[in-house]
Amino acid sequence: MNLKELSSLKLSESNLGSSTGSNWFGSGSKIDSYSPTDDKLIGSVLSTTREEYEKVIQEAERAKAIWRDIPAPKRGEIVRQLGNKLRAEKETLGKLVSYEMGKSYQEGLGEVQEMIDICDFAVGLSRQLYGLTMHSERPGHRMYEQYHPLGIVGIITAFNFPVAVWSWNAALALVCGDVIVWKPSEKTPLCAIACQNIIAEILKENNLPEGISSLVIGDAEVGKWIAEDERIPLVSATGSTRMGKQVAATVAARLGRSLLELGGNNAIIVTPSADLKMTVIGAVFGAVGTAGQRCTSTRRLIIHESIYDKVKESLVEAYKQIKIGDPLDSKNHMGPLIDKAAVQMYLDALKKIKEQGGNILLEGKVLEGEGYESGCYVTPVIAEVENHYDIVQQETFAPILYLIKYSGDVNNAIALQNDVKQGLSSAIMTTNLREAELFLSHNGSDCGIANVNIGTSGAEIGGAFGGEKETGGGRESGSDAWKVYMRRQTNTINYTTNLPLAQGIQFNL
Ligand code: UN1
Repeated sequence: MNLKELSSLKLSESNLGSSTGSNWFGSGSKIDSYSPTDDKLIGSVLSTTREEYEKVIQEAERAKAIWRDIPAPKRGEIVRQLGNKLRAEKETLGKLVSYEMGKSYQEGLGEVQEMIDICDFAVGLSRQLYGLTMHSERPGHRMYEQYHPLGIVGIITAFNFPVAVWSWNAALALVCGDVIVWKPSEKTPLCAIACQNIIAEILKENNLPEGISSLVIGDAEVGKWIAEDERIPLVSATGSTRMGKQVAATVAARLGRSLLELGGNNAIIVTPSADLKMTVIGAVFGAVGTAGQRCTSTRRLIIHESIYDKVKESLVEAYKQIKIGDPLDSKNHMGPLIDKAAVQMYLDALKKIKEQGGNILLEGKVLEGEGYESGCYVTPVIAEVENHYDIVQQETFAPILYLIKYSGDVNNAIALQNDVKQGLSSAIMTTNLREAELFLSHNGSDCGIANVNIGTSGAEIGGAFGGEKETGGGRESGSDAWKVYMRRQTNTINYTTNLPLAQGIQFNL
């Protein structure tokens, strides 16, 4: 793979540092982006300095006054153009995602499809930013609410969905009348530059200020500038719980608003009536897809003792079919981990599983030899554990699947599934209506996403995406997630010649 194949994304060398005519600048320290697939240098990017950050925010401030004045359906038209350009670039951008991040090409395409879908959703939304009308308690008064743009929205994203998570935030924020400043993961800067080039071109074609969509590149320090910045009323951050706690505290200290989408520890409950074939497909894709690096990846299977051995054997069989290798080769199911640090975390987790009493059914190792030169390819692991082990309580971003046995009724399984600090995604495999409904009830799963007879990953953009507890409580993407990108205003209008006071108060002058 080389960048020439992706020339339409305009990632030429000259483009990777200084201003590209769009609102991002870099002259700071150099970030080299190596592909985890073959360890080759894809490109070097210069990070954004503090002075450049200031310039970017000032541009964004100027742009926000223009953008919020454009009617929402007209803003939707710009997002429609973004969706169309993404359709045209689906293969190239999907390839870049696959090459820079390491997920399979199919998943890279899937990620760009999510971007297209959220653009479509946002276009419709641009005519539906509804507020309610209320009946006033006072005669001759009208009361209603409106949603107004917030201003600048900061978007901090992780490496695992290097383009889609930006788009969930960007498409909604833009139709809501906000301008956006994006800090992508420094592990996938080229994906971010490609997206920035796409949107910058659309803004230019429409004679709109480039500050409507900006990019700042760098490490956690740049994230901190955004979190501290009083000019940024909303910070949407996706990543680890550790990062989220820092962002949340910093934003809260200035009473800003944050939207957090953090770690998961997602489980599938496998009940005695589960369809075994569906369970295996759902669990294997959930655990091994994206090499276990989705926040919705399946980490735990909570299996009833009566079918435990059968599920275990089927899984081990299925895992033997998994082909690991170059993610751009469609015969492979699983690509590499993002980098060597991730490989080390995987190895540390394996050690801890053993130390804490786990039984590893499929041993993990780092693959060597032809095609695996990057040192980032690992084998997927299945381990029998107990839910309370420290290592099981944590999210390890790697293809490690924990098997946990439950006995008695489904309440015991639900208790185990909820007994972790995270609360993102969950699922139950059952053909028993009572179990399914209990799982979805207030006594059931405590997660933001609860599924029946599908796995934990692969959420559609139409639903609100996010989770509870240490997952951070934020909701992105579909349903009414847009409301967090706007400020709500209640308006009361008196169309009489009297001034009656609310609550019947008399105030005679
Ligand atoms: C993430 O891992 O940050 O549900 C997002 C899914 C995808 C999104 C995952 N639609 O797996």
